[in-house]
Amino acid sequence: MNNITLTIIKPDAVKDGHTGAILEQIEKAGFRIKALKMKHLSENEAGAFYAVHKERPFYGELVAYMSSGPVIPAVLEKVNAVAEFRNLIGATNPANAEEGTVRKRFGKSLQSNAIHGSDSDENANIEAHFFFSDSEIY
Ligand code: FUP
Repeated sequence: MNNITLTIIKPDAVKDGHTGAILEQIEKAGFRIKALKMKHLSENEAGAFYAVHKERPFYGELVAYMSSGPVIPAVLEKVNAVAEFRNLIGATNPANAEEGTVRKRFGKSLQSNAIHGSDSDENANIEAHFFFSDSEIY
């Protein structure tokens, strides 16, 4: 698959009732939703998703946070989806994110930064299939 990215609306943003506003911003920016669900990750699942960060000091807290409540993963489609989506969500730390970006609007901290976006086409594919089977992607 080309031109796709995988997003996750993170536990705080879901709990605080920002799902609708975030999905609206995503669709208004021209992304088409190809797959969507709500899921409460186990610690093992969150650990596997972020395995690339296993050696980083924040890994344990990140895994605990991402498994602290339900999240909303989605596969999104747009030309140049990975880069376009990272522009839409803004810098990892909401404090450094540009005005109007999803993380600036809804992020609370570096860890609780509202939303995930894939960082490469290769990872977008891996991450999409972490949450969805081919038959669930439209
Ligand atoms: P991003 O690609 O913008 O999601 O950022 P990274 O892949 O660098 O980080 C993945 C997640 O780890 C971030 F969404 C937030 C979290 N994180 C921390 O909690 N502490 C840090 O020091 C860095 C990242």
